[in-house]
Order: sequence, then structure tokens, then C-alpha cells
Amino acid sequence: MDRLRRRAALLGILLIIASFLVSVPARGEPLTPGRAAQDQLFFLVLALGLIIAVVVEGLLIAAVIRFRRREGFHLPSRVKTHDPRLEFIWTALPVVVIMIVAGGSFYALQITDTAPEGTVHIEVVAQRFLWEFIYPDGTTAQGLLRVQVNEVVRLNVTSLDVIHSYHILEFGLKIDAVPGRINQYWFKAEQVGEYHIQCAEYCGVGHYSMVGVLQVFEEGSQPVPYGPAP
Ligand SMILES: [Cu+2]
Repeated sequence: MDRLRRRAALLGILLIIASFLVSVPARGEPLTPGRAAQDQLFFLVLALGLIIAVVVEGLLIAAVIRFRRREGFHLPSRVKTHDPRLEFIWTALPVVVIMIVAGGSFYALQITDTAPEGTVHIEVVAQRFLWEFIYPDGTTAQGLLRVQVNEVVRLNVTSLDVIHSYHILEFGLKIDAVPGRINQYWFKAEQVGEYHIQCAEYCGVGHYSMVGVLQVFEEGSQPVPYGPAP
């Protein structure tokens, strides 16, 4: 029984480590300013969480070992039930931690929600089961969005039927496409390449096929598929 329990505990620890290792490389190098801000916030929260976990679990394990039931064990006649200093510390410390996380969150939000000047506006119209892109010059494209590298692009995302979600994993970008509403997001692709666009909100039987490609091309390598930036 003891051996089984030990093996289960070991397996649990290995699973936690494995899930962490799998999730980190999947995030890769930041490709947009919004993604970089999100990563900073993620690692800030991760670091704080790890410090708290080590301290709390360390204290717990130390207490379990030190105060375990031993031969000749008996409860002390007087047990201390209150310690104002200790209570102050365990109230103040979480407040400080939450304030640090709140500060980091507002900083990240300010970056992801504030598009720089001189942006190219592209309308993203979702419908079952395809993505349509409307460029500033009125030309449209289905399933393929082309933008120039290092160009600041503002997306106005909406839907014609049900709620969809415009998702590009590498950009840390996920924004709902809601009928009758325009949700905005901006990005600046900093690396040339092709990125997978996927609907991330279950929208019907064809949901799996609601995909597209974001093509980020080198400046001058091909004609710009849209008019001049407004
Ligand atoms: Cu969808």
C-alpha cells in the first residue's frame, strides 16, 4: 500500500513537471508586442506562484515532520491560538502579491488595448464556417490574411451569424467575433511566416474547418494587397 501511494505521488509530480515542460516551448518566441506583454505577465504570475508554493509547502512539510506523533507524545497544556503579528503578516503579504499582479495586468492591458498611430484597419467578418477579410481599399479575401512584416494592423472583428473566436496561437491572440458588435485588437507581426488562424469558439458541425492562414511577408517582396494606411 505504501509503495503504491509513493508511486502515485511520484507519478503526480512527474505529470505536473511534464505539463509545465510541454506548455513552455509551445509558447515559443514572442512574435508581437501584445504577445510579449502577455508572456511577461505569465512569467511574473508563475514566479510568484512558485515562490508561494515552495514557502507554503516547505512550512507544511517541516511542520508535519517536526510535530509528528512520536513515542511519548502529548499535547502541550497551553496552546497558543492567536498571534496578531502572524495574522498581520499573512494578511499583508497576499495584499502585496495581488497588487503586484494587478500592476502587471494593467501594464499588459495597456499594451494589448492601445494600438499605436498609423494603423492599417482590416475588417474580420466571421460566418459559419469561414473567415472573410476586408482591406482598407475594399478588396476582400477569404481564409487568407496577408500583412507586411512590422506593420501595425488593427482588426475590427465581427460575425454574421453566431459567436466565433478569432485565434492565432503564436500571437497569443484570441478575440470573440460577436454578431452586431465590433471587437478590436491590434498586432504587429515581427517575423515573416505563415500562421494558423482557427475559430476557437464551437459554432456548429463545421467548426473544425473554420481555419485560415495569416501570411506575414517581407516588405517589397510582393505587392501590398491593400490600400495605403489611413
Ligand atoms: Cu466558428
